[in-house]
Amino acid sequence: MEHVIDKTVVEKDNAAREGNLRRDYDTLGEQLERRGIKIDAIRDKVQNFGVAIPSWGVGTGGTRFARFPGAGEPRDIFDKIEDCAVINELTKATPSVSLHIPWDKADANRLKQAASRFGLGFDAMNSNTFSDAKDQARSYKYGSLSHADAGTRQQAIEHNLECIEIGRTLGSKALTVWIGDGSNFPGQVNFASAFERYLHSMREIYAALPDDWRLFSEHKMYEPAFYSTVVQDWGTNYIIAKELGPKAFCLVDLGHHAPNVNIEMIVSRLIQFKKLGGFHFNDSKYGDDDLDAGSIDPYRLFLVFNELVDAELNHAEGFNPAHMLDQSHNVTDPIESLMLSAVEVQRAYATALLVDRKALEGFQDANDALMATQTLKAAYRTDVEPILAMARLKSGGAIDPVAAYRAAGHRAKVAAARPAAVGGSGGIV
Ligand SMILES: [Mn+2]
Repeated sequence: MEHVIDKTVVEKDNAAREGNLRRDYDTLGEQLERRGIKIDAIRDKVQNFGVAIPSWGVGTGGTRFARFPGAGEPRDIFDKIEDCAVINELTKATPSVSLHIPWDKADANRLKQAASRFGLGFDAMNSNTFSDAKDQARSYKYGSLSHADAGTRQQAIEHNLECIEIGRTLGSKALTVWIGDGSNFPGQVNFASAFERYLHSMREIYAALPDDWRLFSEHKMYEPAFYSTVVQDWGTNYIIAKELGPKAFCLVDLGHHAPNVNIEMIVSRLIQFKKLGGFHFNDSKYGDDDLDAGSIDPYRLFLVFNELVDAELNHAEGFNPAHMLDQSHNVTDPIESLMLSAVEVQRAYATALLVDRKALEGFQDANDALMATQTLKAAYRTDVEPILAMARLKSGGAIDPVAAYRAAGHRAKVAAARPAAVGGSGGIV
């Protein structure tokens, strides 16, 4: 397997940190032992936990106001795959890439080869009917899968079928559909008719799914449509998954909810009714901000994982959520942000594994609200960094991914090889 980052740089950086890490790991191991937790078991689970990188995340994002390109931005999907390889080499937490069509369109066999050189696989395929591709016959300005015009809907359906075909060659097992369809003015569309047209289109896409594939529908409350959105919330999303059939599931993007919505509760409901498909992890303060996972509200991320771990430990039927990051990096090096975000997702998982669930159940049954919430806090307050770092070290990654990345001078190297991008695609989905 090929490496982008010089192994000797990583080994040198690890060597300087390993002694302290082992001491910290042993100390934490003793503390957890007193709580009846085996630290190695948690580390093993973290080692096996992966989160996919979206191909569009490795480029610098932007806002509706401007985009400020960074140095050495990927010029095409092959550069993007190389950047994804860097993230996985150093974190060992991101074994797969999620492609976006048409942005990443290229010969499927070449794509497969490029990824397998670095030992990467492909996660869910993402279709795009929220912007017009070059030379496209009909515009999506007024919608796609729910468009009033049958020809435009058919074009959008065929685009999704093409995504499935490309994904089959790549070894992907899921299609994620997010549409920008909606309205900006009251009265602009008939809610029921638009949703009926959407369902009709989605049934055709669902019918083309291979047997071992899943279809994820992603809801979003607003933007780009600002008055109404066809797939606006988890309730509508659940109806879609239920209407389509057993291979259809709901995808939860953490930024796509109304402010203050209890997302962990939505997650619980979707698990209970076997319709949780997966996640787009990111963080937000005001809206769909696409900030780095865990950067604003790490406790919420922990509470989401508290539900996921509960389902995992209870062997909830049909529970197999896909994990992916979906962020836009406007002021940081995207590779650094994505590495730290993948680690944040692992951190939420590891801390959720530390919850004393037997004690929690006892407090819940005894109506001891204070001790119940303290049980969650006790797990959340535990600094699991030594577990995460040890998992990386054991998998051949970097104890400190950002330090190793900077020591290797990767960004400066690719900046010399990749001329500055002109324009480029957006990063906000
Ligand atoms: Mn998303």
